[in-house]
Amino acid sequence: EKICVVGLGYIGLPTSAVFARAGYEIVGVDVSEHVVDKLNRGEIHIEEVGLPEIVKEVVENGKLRGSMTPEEADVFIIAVPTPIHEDYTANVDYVISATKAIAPYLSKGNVVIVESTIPPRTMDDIVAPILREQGFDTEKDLYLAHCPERVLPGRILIELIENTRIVGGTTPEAAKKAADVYRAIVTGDVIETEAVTAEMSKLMENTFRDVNIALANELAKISSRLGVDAHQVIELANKHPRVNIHHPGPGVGGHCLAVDPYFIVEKATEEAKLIKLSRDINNSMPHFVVEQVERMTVELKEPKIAAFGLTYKGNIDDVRESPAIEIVEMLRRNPRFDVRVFDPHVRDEQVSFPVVSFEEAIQDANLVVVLADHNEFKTMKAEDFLSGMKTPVIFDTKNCTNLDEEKMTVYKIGNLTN
Ligand code: SAJ
Repeated sequence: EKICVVGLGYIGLPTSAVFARAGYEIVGVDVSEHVVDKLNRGEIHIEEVGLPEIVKEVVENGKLRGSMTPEEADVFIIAVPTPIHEDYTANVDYVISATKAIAPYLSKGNVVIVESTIPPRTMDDIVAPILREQGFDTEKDLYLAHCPERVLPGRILIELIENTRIVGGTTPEAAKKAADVYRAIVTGDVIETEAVTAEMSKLMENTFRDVNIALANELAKISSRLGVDAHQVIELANKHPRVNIHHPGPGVGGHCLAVDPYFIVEKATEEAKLIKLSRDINNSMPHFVVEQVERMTVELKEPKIAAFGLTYKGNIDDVRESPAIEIVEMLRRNPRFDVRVFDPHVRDEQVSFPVVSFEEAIQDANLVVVLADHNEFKTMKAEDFLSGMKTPVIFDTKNCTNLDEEKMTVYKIGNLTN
């Protein structure tokens, strides 16, 4: 069987690699020449645990190759981004252009799967009509399904195989055909349902997490008002068998949690009140962090600040919608601050300011602000900072460091008093 995967990003590339490893012939399509060339050399343009090795292997054995144009195949998988417009409505342009791009290569009996996250009803109201315009009877000629990706960056290769998959068909036959595609590589359950139910389930998973993080972030703010340690409160409350308060932090980033809930708000604005408010609370966190930094340094004339971590979470290289970037930019805009940035996972060209070494970042610094929970930060010792910093003070917004608090002042996001 041959599969044509459109979009070679964080989802399309690992998906291609996993199917190729299982013996399928895969052509991976991307609009970026750089991405395609790199792939054809057996290399990848993103960071994901275990992926470089697999891609190298399947490109070398000829099972996976990159191309800038789609080709005829048995199965088509669309895994392109769905960004958000400035007015917080979904931008499904890439899904539309990918659907149009594969149309000339489709033939009767093909399975067409959209993995991209999409607003409810997109399969029925947008994707199917495009293919009908191209002369296909989408109920009979093609098997059209939405199979949302649900993998966690950093664990993609494990979760691609082990997670339960939801396959929403535009007809029951489409659901079955598409589900069979995944059954070949997935060890978890593969559940068949309707397209709109799959669309909505995916959005609610990320919304569930976003709303819960908002609750934790609100607790962090309440705690600093009341002089309580939010982390202790969470630890104790979570001893209850049915309570699971999430972790407060500098905000919610990434291309999923910070975006997907808006796809629901867009379609049901009147009703989606809690969902919208949670987005607002999480979006307010960068500002809250900057305010705390100002408070901590109020007595210094020109505080030197070292920001640690730019990615939207730990141990990845993804800076999309990262609250850390927003915080660094806000700090840099304040003329009082001298800001240096360190992130062992981020290269200079990914951001609009310089990323320096650990030593350079902490040299004469008054404050280190930790904004991502990279493993490298979890193992740092107070001694690493003592000789370089002017005043050994750290503000750990991710509650991830394990520093000796006798040697260094350690502030956390939920234990600062006003
Ligand atoms: N975060 C917190 N506190 C927490 C947990 C997370 O502040 O207690 C923050 C993280 O730092 C990060 C953001 O939330 O900025 C999102 O991180 P995440 O690890 O929750 O999720 P993502 O965005 O990397 O991946 C999510 C996953 N969804 C769920 O766990 C429900 C993943 O399974 C999805 O496949 C992915 O979205 C997606 O592509 O939709």
